[in-house]
Amino acid sequence: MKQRIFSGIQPSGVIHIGNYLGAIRNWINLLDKYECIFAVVDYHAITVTYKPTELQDRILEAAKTLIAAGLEPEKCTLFVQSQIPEHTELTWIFNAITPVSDLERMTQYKDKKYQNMDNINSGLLTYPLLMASDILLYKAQVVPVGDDQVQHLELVREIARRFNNRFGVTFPEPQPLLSKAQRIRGLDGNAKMSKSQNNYIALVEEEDELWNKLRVAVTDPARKRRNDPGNPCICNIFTLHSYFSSDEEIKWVEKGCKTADIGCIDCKKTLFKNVNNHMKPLREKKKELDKNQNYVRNVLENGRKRCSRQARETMEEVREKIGVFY
Ligand code: AQP
Repeated sequence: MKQRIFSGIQPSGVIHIGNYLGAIRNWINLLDKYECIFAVVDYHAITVTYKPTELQDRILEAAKTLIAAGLEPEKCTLFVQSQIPEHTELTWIFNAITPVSDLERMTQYKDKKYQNMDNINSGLLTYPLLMASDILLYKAQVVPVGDDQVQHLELVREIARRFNNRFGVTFPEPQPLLSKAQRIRGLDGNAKMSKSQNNYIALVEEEDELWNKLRVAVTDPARKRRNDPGNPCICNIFTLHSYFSSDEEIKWVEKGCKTADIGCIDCKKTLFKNVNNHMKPLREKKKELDKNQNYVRNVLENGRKRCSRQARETMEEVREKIGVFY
């Protein structure tokens, strides 16, 4: 029996190469080894200000991008979180067993509070409870996460433990599977690349736009003129080379930058070539899916049906254990 993994992505904007390097590429490598469930977690995305008229498109775009990137529907289950109401039902139950102080100490909540001063809603605080439901509803044993989600996953494990102690063993304590990629910085060279920050390169960025974005991306700020030597260690463009370029090219960039033999534009042109080559098949696959929306809707509907069954079973067990009538 393969172990089950669950992971999700928010349709809070366009999927970018940070999401790809930090999460999606890792998910693709797990497809054969695990029973994989992936969700477009739209209820997580409504905790920040958004336009309801755009959300449906974003959900479909996210699903298409995931499939185009390599999440083959034959090898995994892909669905949309809001299609399965048990996610929010279980969240409520977890609300009732989780101390507020556990939620208040989450660093992501503290960060999001400051990023959304005009909309500090309780969904930002209870985000880990919905995440716990996403994972535990399917009794997933393993969760691929980036550094930023480790604290949340510890809380998920604590919630599973607390529930099991109080109501009898129901949930596994899911183990983290840490992604090797670091936190990818945005085009500003500093902040985390984020869908909501407009500092990203989309995973299916068109060729022209890709170059326009790379051309102005921040490099080593101390390298002001072409003849100044640069420091690749602090340059975000150099970090991106490490994911997309060959060892030889990386050495060439490192040496050329330190000695000022090459300028930032030469370095960016090489990165552009490699990122573009990497993305080309993804872009083409995504365009095929754009023309075949029904196929994508069917994939999501099949995913919904498969997950619904499991979600219903878990909730029947949970309702019985907590003592409500059904
Ligand atoms: N910059 C990043 N570097 C490495 N990994 C990243 N991830 C996101 N940004 C980076 C990883 O992508 C997965 C899915 O992310 P998410 O959609 O659940 O939420 P997020 O981390 O909040 O993503 P964004 O792009 O930053 O969205 P917004 O702007 O809406 O907050 C996660 O595994 C995450 O680690």
